[in-house]
Amino acid sequence: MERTFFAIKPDGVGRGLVGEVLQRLERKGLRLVGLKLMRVSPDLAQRHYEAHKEKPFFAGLVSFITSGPIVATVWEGRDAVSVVRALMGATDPAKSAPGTLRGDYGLSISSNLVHGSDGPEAAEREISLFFRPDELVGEARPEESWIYAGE
Ligand code: 3AN
Repeated sequence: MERTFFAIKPDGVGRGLVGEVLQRLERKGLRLVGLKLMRVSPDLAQRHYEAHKEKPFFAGLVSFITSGPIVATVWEGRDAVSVVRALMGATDPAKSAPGTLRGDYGLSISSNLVHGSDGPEAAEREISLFFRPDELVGEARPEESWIYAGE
């Protein structure tokens, strides 16, 4: 089983979409193992977006993610990283497929609602940036015998 980091950004929290967004991941069958509402400090934002520090939009990225509360989460499941990326949709919401989170709820590339780790290594790094090990609860959902039936 794989784990991934997923966050609802300040626009998603501010637009009242927390419940809807979490419900999509939950209904897919992923197991919620970490959840917190928090403010991101400038230092944490810079470390989180380290890979983008040379990009022209880096300063905007940091100021946006620190502009209001976010919901930080960790999910576990089969191919959790790529499953969550597929549920999110393409980076630019104007080009995201309908049925994806960004495709259904947004138009702005800078305020694009959600963040999800883009690979297993990024997931490990991001989970440890946002959560202490004792904040994660990895208990199986009772229905997982159906979710993973036949494996
Ligand atoms: P994703 O969030 O889909 O993994 P990345 O990793 O390419 O996309 O970009 C990280 C974040 O940077 C995006 N979520 C978005 O908020 C912002 N971003 C990406 N490209 C642009 C852009 N051209 N202009 C403004 N912001 C951008």
